[in-house]
Amino acid sequence: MVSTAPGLASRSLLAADPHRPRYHFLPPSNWLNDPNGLIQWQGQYHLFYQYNPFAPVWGSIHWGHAISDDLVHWRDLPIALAPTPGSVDEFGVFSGCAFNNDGVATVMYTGVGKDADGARIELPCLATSADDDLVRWQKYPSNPVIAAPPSGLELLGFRDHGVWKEDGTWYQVIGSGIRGVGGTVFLYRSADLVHWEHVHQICTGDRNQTGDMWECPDLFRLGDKHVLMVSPIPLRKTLYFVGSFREHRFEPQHQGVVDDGGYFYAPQSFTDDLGRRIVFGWLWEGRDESAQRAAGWAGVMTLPRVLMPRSDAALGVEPAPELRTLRRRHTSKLEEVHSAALEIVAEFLPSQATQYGLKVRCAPDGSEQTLIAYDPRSGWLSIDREHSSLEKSVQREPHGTHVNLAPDENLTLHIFVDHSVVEVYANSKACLTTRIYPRRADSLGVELLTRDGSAHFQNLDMWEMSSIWQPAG
Ligand code: DQQ
Repeated sequence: MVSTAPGLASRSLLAADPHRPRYHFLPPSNWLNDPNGLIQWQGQYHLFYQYNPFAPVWGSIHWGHAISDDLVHWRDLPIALAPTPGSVDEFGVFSGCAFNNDGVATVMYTGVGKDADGARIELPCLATSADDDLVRWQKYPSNPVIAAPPSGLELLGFRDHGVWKEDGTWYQVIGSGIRGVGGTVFLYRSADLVHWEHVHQICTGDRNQTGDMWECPDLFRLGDKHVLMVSPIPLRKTLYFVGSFREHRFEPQHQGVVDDGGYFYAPQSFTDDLGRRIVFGWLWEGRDESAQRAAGWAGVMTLPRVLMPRSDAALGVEPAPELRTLRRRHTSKLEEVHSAALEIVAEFLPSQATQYGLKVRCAPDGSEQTLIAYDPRSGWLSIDREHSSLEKSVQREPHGTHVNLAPDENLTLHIFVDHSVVEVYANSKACLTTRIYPRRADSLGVELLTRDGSAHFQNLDMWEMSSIWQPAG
């Protein structure tokens, strides 16, 4: 199937929007949510994504598709999967994964239908592509490949897939929740990808701690541990568990939040040809639906991030080094910066100040500014958006996370400012991503932030960043 939609023609039409990111992936127009089907195929990176081609709000979910040689610059391809009227996915092609079945590119996605009462039916479906660039996809004619969720449990959803092969057997995890109990992940196995046997639940949470239903489970090996990422309803954030995976049961040993900035959800990771575990997540908007409709677009991918094991069992994260190819004009002088598309690497010496950090997207008179502040006594890193925008209707609540440093450890803030997106990495230990919508065209400055004391840079490097689209858009 090759499907085009009205949205795919219009990337250049929105290029002048001051809030539209220039080096974060987003569709030509309209709505994006979860990354799907991430895979490196014949050397090229493929990013599929939950896409509504008809409006900048969630609905009519298709799989959009883009391709990249370098993980950074993307080219739009036609919509990969669309709902088929009268079929098991007529109400949506929900999230799923891509994998290599003996040389055949294959995806497992959630086909969404409705029962006689209008309730959603979510079932696993397969599709394959024989194209080198994975443009055309054929849905398996006998979809779904699992006829119904496990019986005897009152389930809250049965969707989103992770598939792998182990000792000649296929396995897949599916996200769910048991009413009154908590989020859970079902494990199935199969000899042929078409006939599946329910094995058990690899892990079940306590609804009071980790939510009612786990969307987008992603289970993978990292170093000598396994990591399980889940996006629990109703928490509106993504949790990770680092633990052991033995006899196909996951035992969590350490828990954290993948990105506590308030906008990150439904990530998916994959292993690329270099053996790196790379993750993308969905960033939603921080403004209301009428503003999204007026803009004509909503939803952005994070930058590609590389996940790393850490000795303290937390999940290490760094921006992919390929992003350096976007660096343009460099400076180390704060007063020389006037840009809405920046990369900043600021290494601070330990300080006695009660807070230190940087302010970004600053207006010359300070009427707009976004504060990225570290409190060395509590170890709290926060993003304060109280004055990010003179526009009153946008979200402005603060977000933060703990970044505990040794007494003599420098703080390195690696910050990516891209119009309405601010991604902050701290010492490869934590990540906070937020959305801001400055109204003034001259809110382009960067300033040092200190409270009750002074702060000193060990290093400060800033680059203007180029667009990932050719021509710029
Ligand atoms: N988004 C998809 C679902 C998934 C949710 C629907 C998470 O498959 O559970 O667009 O954002």
